[in-house]
Amino acid sequence: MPKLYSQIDSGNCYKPRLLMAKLGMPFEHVAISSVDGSTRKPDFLARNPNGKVPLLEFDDGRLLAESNAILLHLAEGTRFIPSDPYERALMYQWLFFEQYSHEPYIAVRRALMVYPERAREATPERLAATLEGGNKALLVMETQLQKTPYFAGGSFSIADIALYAYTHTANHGGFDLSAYPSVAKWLGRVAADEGHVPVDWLPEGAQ
Ligand SMILES: N[C@@H](CCC(=O)N[C@@H](CS)C(=O)NCC(=O)O)C(=O)O
Repeated sequence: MPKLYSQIDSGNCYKPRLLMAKLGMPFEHVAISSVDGSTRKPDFLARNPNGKVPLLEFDDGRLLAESNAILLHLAEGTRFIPSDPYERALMYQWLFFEQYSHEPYIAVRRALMVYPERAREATPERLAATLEGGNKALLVMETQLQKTPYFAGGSFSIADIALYAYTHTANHGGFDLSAYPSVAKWLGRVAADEGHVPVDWLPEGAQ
């Protein structure tokens, strides 16, 4: 059974947990946290020198880091990757957007506001910059979702999983989603998709 090293309250780690739940794929959950320092311990760094979760370890010892790479690998050949080449390219577009234009603002602002350990970094300048960047990302999403129900077009893909992970808790970072009605409706569609589990879901018996 594959092992997923993940932090329970991390959106990046929620992405593979949500996909694996939807796929009915069993996995062992190994709790690792940037807050308690376990991402910086030598045994974890030996597996991922970048010191970040999520990290997937297969039975044969092969390792895979980066949440969106894990999604792409696990979703191969499933309904979560469009078969149409253009729609597949759109899915990649939104996966890259999520990492460069969304997560660094929306996830980071939430972390600055939620974790007491990060409070020192929460300067007025940083809070203002992440608010501006996050609202810009939400507006880009709103514009797309006024045209199509999902990011890659007509059907749900891993781009929706990747963008759902931190958008559904954006209010924790002080973002007002009522200003983005199409995003709010899309959040409802994602949560209604078959096999959905909440962010704190873990396989039975895991902790
Ligand atoms: N681009 C990476 C980002 C992963 C990431 O930033 N993970 C955080 C938790 S959300 C982490 O492990 N931080 C540990 C640290 O920086 O010490 C991905 O998408 O997987």
